[in-house]
Amino acid sequence: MSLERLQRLNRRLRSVLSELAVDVPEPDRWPHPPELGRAFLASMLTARHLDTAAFELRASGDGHYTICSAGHEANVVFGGLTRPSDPALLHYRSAAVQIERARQVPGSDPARDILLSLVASSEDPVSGGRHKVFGGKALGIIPKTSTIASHLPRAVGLALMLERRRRLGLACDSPEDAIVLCSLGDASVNHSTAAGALGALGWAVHQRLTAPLLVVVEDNGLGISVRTPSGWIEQRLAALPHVARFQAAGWELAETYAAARQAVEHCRKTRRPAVLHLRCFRLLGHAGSDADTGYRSPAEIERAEGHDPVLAAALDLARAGVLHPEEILELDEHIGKDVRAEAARARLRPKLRTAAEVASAIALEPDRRVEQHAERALRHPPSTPMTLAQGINWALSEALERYPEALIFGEDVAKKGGVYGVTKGLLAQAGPARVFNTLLDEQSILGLALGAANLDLLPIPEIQYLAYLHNAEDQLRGEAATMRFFSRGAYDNPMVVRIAGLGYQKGFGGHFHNDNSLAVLRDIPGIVLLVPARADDAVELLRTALALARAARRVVVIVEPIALYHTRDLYAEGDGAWLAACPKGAAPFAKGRLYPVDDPNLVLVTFGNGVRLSRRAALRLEREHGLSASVLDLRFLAPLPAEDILAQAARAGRVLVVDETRRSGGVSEAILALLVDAGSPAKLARVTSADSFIPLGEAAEQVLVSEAQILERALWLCRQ
Ligand SMILES: Cc1ncc(C[n+]2csc(CCOP(=O)(O)OP(=O)(O)O)c2C)c(N)n1
Ligand SMILES: [Mg+2]
Repeated sequence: MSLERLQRLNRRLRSVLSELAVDVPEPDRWPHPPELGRAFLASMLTARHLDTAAFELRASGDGHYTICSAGHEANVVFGGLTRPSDPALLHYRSAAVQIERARQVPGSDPARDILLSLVASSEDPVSGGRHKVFGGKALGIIPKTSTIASHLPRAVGLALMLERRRRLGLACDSPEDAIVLCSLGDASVNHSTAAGALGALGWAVHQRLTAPLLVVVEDNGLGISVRTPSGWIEQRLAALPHVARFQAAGWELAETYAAARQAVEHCRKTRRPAVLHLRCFRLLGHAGSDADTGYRSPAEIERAEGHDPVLAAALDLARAGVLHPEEILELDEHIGKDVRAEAARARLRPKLRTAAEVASAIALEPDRRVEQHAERALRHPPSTPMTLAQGINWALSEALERYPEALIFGEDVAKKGGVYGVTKGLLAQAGPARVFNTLLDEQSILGLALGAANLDLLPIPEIQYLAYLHNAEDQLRGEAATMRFFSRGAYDNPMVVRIAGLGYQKGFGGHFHNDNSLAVLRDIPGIVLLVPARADDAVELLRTALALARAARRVVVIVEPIALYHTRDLYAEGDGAWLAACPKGAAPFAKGRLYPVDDPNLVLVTFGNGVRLSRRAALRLEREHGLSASVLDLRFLAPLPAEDILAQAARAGRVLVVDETRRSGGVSEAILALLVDAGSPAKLARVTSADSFIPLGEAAEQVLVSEAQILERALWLCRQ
């Protein structure tokens, strides 16, 4: 049905133009440079023919994506008005923008690239056949996911960080008048992600921070079948006091160009944000499978077709004397033929064939570059042993010294030094351009990190508590982690996210401050998850994390056990045995730390708070029961130190997993599965926390794994 509609629109364009007689040109219909008009029309026609090709490829079983640009093609003007040095995050109806921008990049072939993407060919230069995305490093178009509005926090982050490298005196490719371009649909404006990002933008601009961001709202009045209430977008955008407003009718190319030029100039000159409300009509269903006749009347569809921007632009340019109708017909025919020929070629191009090929952009392996990076000269370590918090603080201070592009930010991290004092003194060390408080919004904190990372800064954002990651999780899962995947590693967003978390806090309780579930982080492909237990672990792991971010361009998450931040003792009060000296090196990739014993009866495999509990239990096993237990601190929870686990299991013959996360979905499941998969003959058991949230007060002990449970289960295992 959509294909027929597209064909009908093209027939109409051709018949109207073939009957058009231009006696006296009307230059007012295109008061802009004629070559621009010609270029824009060619890009719009290309976008339209690509829509047709998308449906034809779908019909032949070769294509996999039919969300079209039809009706939105006036957005072409942004491709001409912005440059590849203006980072762009585009709505999925932006073929014309990509095509037009590609004119600025010699050698690019946007139609071919888009077609390769439609057939999911491994030769698609953007995603390598992993998704249909607009993008391209040379074009300055950062691919975005299908999650509507999820690109806005990154866009705001980019705008806020665009000038930071220059401000820090670092080499900066970005011209001084660069801006960020971001577009989205009208229904997407209502998403809380968009609302949050626009709120953060206002918060920053209110404080006179520069944020040259142009947000284009392509308002076709529909979100699939749901109507946007009349006047709502105007009202909604008017409620953004810090953002200049522009608007245009998207079926009038000359008007759209004029408004867009003003908006772009506003952002370039004032370094402040603008929003452009681009009204338009969706000419087809939402996507191939959506029959819009079920919710749109024939009259409404006819009205939409009466606002076809391609036909309107062709008529205006012809009437203005920029192009003869005959020339437009030739252009259309020529472009149509080229696109069809290119589509026929694209059908035959190779696809991703193996799981390894699919995952190659996110595969995690030991990387010599990382090791070399982490090994580089380190500054003189402190002489006294440190707590975990002191260790992290020291490692962060070292990072600020070593990486001039490193930024530390989050709620309360600056003057206060974080809720637990972990970032104390860092503001004084590096200044407010590098260590700063953000607004209270985890989504914006991660968005800022994403934008900073795209600008080759090294963001080290802090999330105040693990429980408060969850409302912002998509920025890690959907944005940060997928970036390499959807761009074949061409785009990435290296960062080290620090999150205070896990249970056992004495005197400060409740689930939200003692969140002990890591499942949500462990299952994100390509993310590295680290948990330090002592100061020396923290220093080594942070060095490795930063090297992974810098040299292997990875997203690394470090969950810091709050309950161990200030712990000094291990076995007895005053023994100071949990303090640790500053180590020299970095943590080897996916390797645990072994607390060995000679001839172990069993190995306790654990991490975080479990390390301390296990070491205490091990001492009692030895003293009270004559059993020797080694303790393996995993340190890497994604990927798991598989070799170490298997080696220690083989050595001891018995494995007790001590897992402070929950019984269901917890880390223990993965460790036991790993041992079973590998055919380990070792006897296996686990102790975990309960399938519960953590309550306030002493009742917390009822659901958290305890030393007594470890002891009991270890004795049971040793009897097997
Ligand atoms: C977070 C999220 N929820 C739901 C969807 C499914 N979805 C895809 S597009 C869309 C409608 C978007 O409408 P609008 O923003 O107006 O853009 P348009 O398609 O009209 O251009 C929906 C609900 C999604 N992609 N992301
Ligand atoms: Mg819409």
